[in-house]
Parts: sequence; structure tokens; C-alpha cells
Amino acid sequence: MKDKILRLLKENNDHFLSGQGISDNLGVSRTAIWKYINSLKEEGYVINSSSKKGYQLISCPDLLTADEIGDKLHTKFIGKEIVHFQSIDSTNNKAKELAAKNTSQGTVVIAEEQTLGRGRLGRNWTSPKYKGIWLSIILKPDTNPMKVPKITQIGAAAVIESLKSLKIDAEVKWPNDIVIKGKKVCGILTEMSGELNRVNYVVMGLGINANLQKNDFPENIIDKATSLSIESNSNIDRKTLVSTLLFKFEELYEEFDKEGIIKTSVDICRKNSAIIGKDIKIINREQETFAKALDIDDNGELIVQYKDGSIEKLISGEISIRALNGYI
Ligand code: BT5
Repeated sequence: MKDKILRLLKENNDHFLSGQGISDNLGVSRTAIWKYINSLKEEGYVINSSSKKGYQLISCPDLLTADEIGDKLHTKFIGKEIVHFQSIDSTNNKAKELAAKNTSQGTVVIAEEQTLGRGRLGRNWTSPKYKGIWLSIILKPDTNPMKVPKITQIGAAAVIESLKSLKIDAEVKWPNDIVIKGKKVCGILTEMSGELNRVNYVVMGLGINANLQKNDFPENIIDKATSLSIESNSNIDRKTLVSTLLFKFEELYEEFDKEGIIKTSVDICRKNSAIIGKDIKIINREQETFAKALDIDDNGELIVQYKDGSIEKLISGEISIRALNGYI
């Protein structure tokens, strides 16, 4: 009911709506409406209340709830169900829990803050409240588990494309980082549950530093991390960015879901690569190897050439890449 009242208020935000009018329209008592209005105010909606005139919505909070994103979201299945938290340990943890309980493909878990946000290999992901986009998408592709790493490339391409719509140029540091001028602005964590030749579910977690400022980053990453706000010198509209991101992701994911290929995503990652043509250090578990990044193939694998001239294709997984000078 609260969402219906909110919808009415949004549709009529240029004038007051009488309590009686809302009551007649939705078939609930005026007392119930008053309670819902109070609850909306607690969530951060600014609503003018007047005993004579009724209610008028003045402004909506900067929250990534279904109520706030839904209006802008034009997807078929990604984000049709949004599960929102003010605070949670990790959206990937929650998404995995939900996915194991038959939650449908496309469900998105979003949190305003993560208290135990995770990177790969148990690393931390800094996720301060209201400052970023911390979300996970539940996917159930009918595919072989070997193909799941491709989904990270789809996520990376979707981020690049949605940043372009904000006129922000970013680059992909294969396999799972998005960087601006060499500093990390987004990380992707793709996790899977499956058997030898069957995927039960995939959870793709995306962390985008939208409105973090320098003092929001811990000391140890302050020199290698940045945010969209710092780089564009503006405040980022998180709601619009989430809806654009989910829309772009769905478009690119459908190519994979229907045809099993990720050509469009790879083209985007290739065109906006931070490492192709560069000398890189490959870190795989504790081992470091030097090579030149030659290209990304149509499967999203990184083609590298070692000092002895031999060529290898790397599958993303747990590999990290560093350029030889600077952070990238
Ligand atoms: C990643 O791991 O980059 C994957 C990050 C995925 C985060 C999302 S948020 C929603 C979802 N729920 C989760 O719990 N996680 C996902 P990796 O490549 O391992 O990089 C981790 C490293 O990035 C850390 O060790 C830090 O050095 C650095 N880092 C941590 N927080 C950062 C931030 N906010 N911005 C930039 N760099 C950060």
C-alpha cells in the first residue's frame, strides 16, 4: 500500500492531494494513510502535510530502493525484483542466499552500505553508506561453468557503457577492474554455485565508487582508488546510473544467454582496455610473471606474450594484472 500512496504522490507532486481523495482512490482509511505518510517521511521523503489541503510530495531521498529506481528502469527481467538494505554485510552473500532459495533470475540485491564488502580472494571492498553503488545480480544461465567468467566481461562492458552516458571515460583493467586515469573506480566479483557441467546460479557483484570523496577511502588505497564524483567534479545521480547500468547489462547479457557469445561486450572491453599493448605483471596466486598484453579474444580471455616469445591465453578467475609503471 505504501508504494501505491507514493506513486499517487509522485504523479501529483505539483499540488496537494487530500487525505480523503487518497482514501477513496485506494480504499484505505485516512488514519492508515497518515501512518504510511509518516513512515515515508522516516525514509527521507519530504512531504508537506496540511490538515486542510492534505499531502504534497516535495522531494524523494537519494535511496536505491525499488520505489526510487523502478520509475527509471526499462528492463525486461534484470532488476524487476529489487531487494534493498540500508546496511548489510555483503550484497553478494545475500544474493547467494536468495539464489539458493529459488529466487528468480534478474533479482538485484542493493545495499546503501556494506559492513563486510568483499573483493576476490577474501580481500575487502570499502563500501561507505549512501556514497556508492553496491549491488549484486542473480543470474541463472543455462551454460557450462567454464563459461561463467565471461559474465565479468559483460559486467565490465555494461559499466563502461553506462559511464559513457554520463560522459565519463573509463577503462577496463582486465579482468574485473574499471579504472579512470589509472585509479580504480569499480570492481566486479563474480561468484558461482554449480556442478561439473551445470550452473545452479551466478551472482555478479558490482561496486562503483559514485560519490565517495578522498577521506572516504582507507589510507592503504587512497592513492589507487577514485570515484566518479572526484573525477567528474560533480555529484553523481546514483538512481539514474543504476537504472542505466542494469539496462545496459541486460542488453549485453542477452547475447550471452541466447547465443552463448559475448562479442559485443568483448568489443567494448577491447576498445576501452587499460592494458592492451602494455607490459604487464601477471599475479596468479603467489606467482608473478612478466608479459605483454596483446589482445582479448572473443571469449574474453587475455592473450599475452612472454619474454621467450611464447603466447598464452589467460582465463580471468583469480588472476590480477599490474602495469610495470604505476598502479594499473
Ligand atoms: C574486486 O576485487 O575488485 C571486486 C569488488 C566487488 C565489490 C562488490 S560491491 C557489491 C558486491 N558485494 C560484495 O561483497 N562485493 C561486491 P579485487 O580485484 O580483489 O580488488 C579488491 C582490492 O580493491 C582491495 O584489496 C583494495 O586494494 C581495493 N579496494 C577496496 N575497496 C575499494 C574501493 N571502494 N574502491 C577502489 N578500490 C578498492
